Amino acid sequence: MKIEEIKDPTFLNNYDVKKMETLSKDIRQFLIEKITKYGGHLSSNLGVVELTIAIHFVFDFSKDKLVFDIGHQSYVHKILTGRGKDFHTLRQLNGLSGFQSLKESEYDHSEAGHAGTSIGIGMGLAYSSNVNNIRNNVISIIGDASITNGVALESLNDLGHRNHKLIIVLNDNEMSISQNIGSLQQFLGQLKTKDTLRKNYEKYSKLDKAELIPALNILGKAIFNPVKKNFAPQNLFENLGLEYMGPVSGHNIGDLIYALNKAKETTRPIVLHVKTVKGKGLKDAELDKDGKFHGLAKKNVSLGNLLYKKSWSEIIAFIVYKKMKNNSKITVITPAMKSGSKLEKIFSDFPKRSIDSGIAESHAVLTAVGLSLGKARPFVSIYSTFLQRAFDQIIHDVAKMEQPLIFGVDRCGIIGEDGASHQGLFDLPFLLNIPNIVVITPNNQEKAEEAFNYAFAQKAKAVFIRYSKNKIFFNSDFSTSNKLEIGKWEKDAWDSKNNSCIISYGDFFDDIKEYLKKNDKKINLINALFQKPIDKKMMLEIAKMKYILVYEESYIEGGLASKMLNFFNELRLENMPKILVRGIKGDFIQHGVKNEVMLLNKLSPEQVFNEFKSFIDLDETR
Ligand SMILES: Cc1ncc(C[n+]2csc(CCOP(=O)(O)OP(=O)(O)O)c2C)c(N)n1
Repeated sequence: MKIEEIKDPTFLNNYDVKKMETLSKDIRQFLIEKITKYGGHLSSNLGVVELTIAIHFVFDFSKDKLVFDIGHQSYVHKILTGRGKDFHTLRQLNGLSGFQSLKESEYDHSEAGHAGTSIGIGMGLAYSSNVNNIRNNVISIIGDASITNGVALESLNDLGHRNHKLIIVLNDNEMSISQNIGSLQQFLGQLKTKDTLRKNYEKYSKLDKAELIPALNILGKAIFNPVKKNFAPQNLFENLGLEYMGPVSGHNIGDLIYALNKAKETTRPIVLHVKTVKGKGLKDAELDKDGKFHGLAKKNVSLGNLLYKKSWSEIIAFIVYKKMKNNSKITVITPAMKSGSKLEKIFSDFPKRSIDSGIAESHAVLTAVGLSLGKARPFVSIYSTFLQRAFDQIIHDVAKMEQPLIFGVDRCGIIGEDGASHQGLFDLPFLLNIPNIVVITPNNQEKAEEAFNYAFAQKAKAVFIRYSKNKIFFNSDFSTSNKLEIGKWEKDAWDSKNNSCIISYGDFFDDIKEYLKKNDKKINLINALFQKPIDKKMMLEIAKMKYILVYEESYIEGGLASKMLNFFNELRLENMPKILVRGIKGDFIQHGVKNEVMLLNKLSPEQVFNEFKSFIDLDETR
C-alpha cells in the first residue's frame, strides 16, 4: 500500500497481522526517507510503528480518544489518519505540525509539545465521558522519560484513587532524548518482557479481525497472566491504585493487539507497559545513546557561512566550561537537555559537578537553589519554553531568597520548526516582573562572556542570560575579564544631531545593525543588553529624541518596550518621543523557518525599518 494514499485507519479492519507487519516496514521506510529529507523527530517515531498500528487496529478513534504525551512521536498516527501525503510539508510554514494539532485533524484530540500532560488530559477526557454518558476509551501514550515529569506523577497520584477508565500506554524505550535517568527508570528496567506470542505466530498471523481477537485471547492467557503475577507484589503502579499489565513487546503486533484488547476490557485506569526500541529499524538510531537521531534538521537548509560559526548553546557551554575549570564550586544542571544544550563535554569532564535532573524543570531549579544555599555555584541551563515550568520556583525560591543562580536561557526567540509549543517568546514578559533578578540578552560571544563575568560576581541576585537557537561567530581564543556594568546599554552608531533611534537586543540587534550597514542607512542604534534593569541614564538621554523604534524578539506586552513606556510615562515629559514598538503581537506563533515566520509577522529588519521610516515621514508631513 502506498503510504501517501492512506485516507483513514479503517483499512486496518481488513488487515491481518502479516499485512500489518508489511505496513510497519513500509511506514519505517517512509519515515526514514521523509524525516532525513525534511527534518523532524526520527527515533521516537521509528520506535512506535507497530504500537500505533495496533492501537488503531484495536480502537476506533471516531469515538475513542487518543492523547500523545509531547506529541513528537505522533507521526505514525498522522500517517494512519491520512496525512502521509503532506509529509513534504512537515514542520514548515502552513504545513503539518510536528506534534498533534487540534486544527489539523479530527483524529487529533489534544495538543502538547511539553512533557507530562497526557495523563491529566486523558483523565479529564475520561471524566468528560462520564459526565456526558458516553461509553468510549481514552488512551494516553507516554514515554518512560515523560512519565517521570512532576505533572505526570501528580496525575498518576490522583488517577489511582478514581474509577475512570483510562488506558495509559507506557512506551518504555529506556531513553529520554539521550539515556533516561532516575529511580523510576531503574524500576521499569527490572520488568522484563518474559515471553511473547511469537511461537504461536502461525496460528494467528493470517486470521481476519473477527477471528484474531478470540484466538489471541486464548493463546495470550497462558503467557501474560504469569508475567503479571510475577511482578504484581512490588509493582509501583499497582501500589498507586492502578491496574498494571506488561511488559509487552512493542514490536510484536500479536502481543500488542492481545494486550490492548485486555486493557480495553478493564473498567479502571490501567498502565499497559510496552517495551520498544527507540530508532527501531535504523541501526545507527537504535545504537544512538546521545540523541543524535532524536530530532533531525531539514537537509540542505542554508545556514550561511558556518566556517567560523557555532550555535549559541555551544558557545555558552564553552564559556561555562572555562569557568568550571577555574572555579571548583560551579555545578551545571540541565533538565534532560544535555545534548540540545551541548553540555556533553562538561558532563564527561566534570561528572561530579554535572546534574541531569530528568524532564523536571521545577525540580532542577529547586536543586539549584539548594546548591546555592549550600554555597555551591549553580548554572542552570534551560530552554526558554521549559523555563515556563519553573515560573513559581523562580519567584518563590530563587528571587525571594535572593539566591545568585545563573540561568542560561537557551532557545529564546522565534524557534522555527517546533512551532507554537516551543517558542522562546514568553520568558521576557514573565521574568521582567520578578523582583531581585537581572536579565541580559548578549548579542555576541564577547558580550556573553562579559555577562557571565558579571553573573558570577553576584552575591544576592539571580542572573538570566538569554540566547537563541542561531549560530553566531565564534573565536576559541577569546577570553575577557571585563564585566558588564549593571543595566548599561551601549550606543552603537551614534550621531547626536539625529533625532531618531532604534533600540534592540540579542539577535534582532545584530540583524538590524547588519541591515543598516548593508543598506547604508544612518540612524542611531542602541544595544539594550540588559532588559532588567533598564538603563535609566540612557533613557533620560533618549527621552529627548523625537522618534524611537523598539525592535524586540519577544511578545510586546510585558517586554522591554512596555518597561520603557512605563518609565517614560512616569517622567511626565512635555514632549514624549513618538515610539514604534515591533515584536510579537497577540497570537501563538506557528511553525516554519525563522526567516519566513519573521516575514509573515512583518518582523524582518527591512520590513521594520521601512515601517519606522513611514512612521516618521507620516508624522513629519502632518
Ligand atoms: C517539559 C519538557 N521538557 C523537555 C522537553 C524536551 N523533550 C522532548 S522529547 C524528550 C524526551 C522524551 O522521552 P520519552 O518521553 O521517553 O519519549 P521518547 O522520545 O523516548 O519516545 C524531551 C526531554 C519537553 N518536550 N518538555
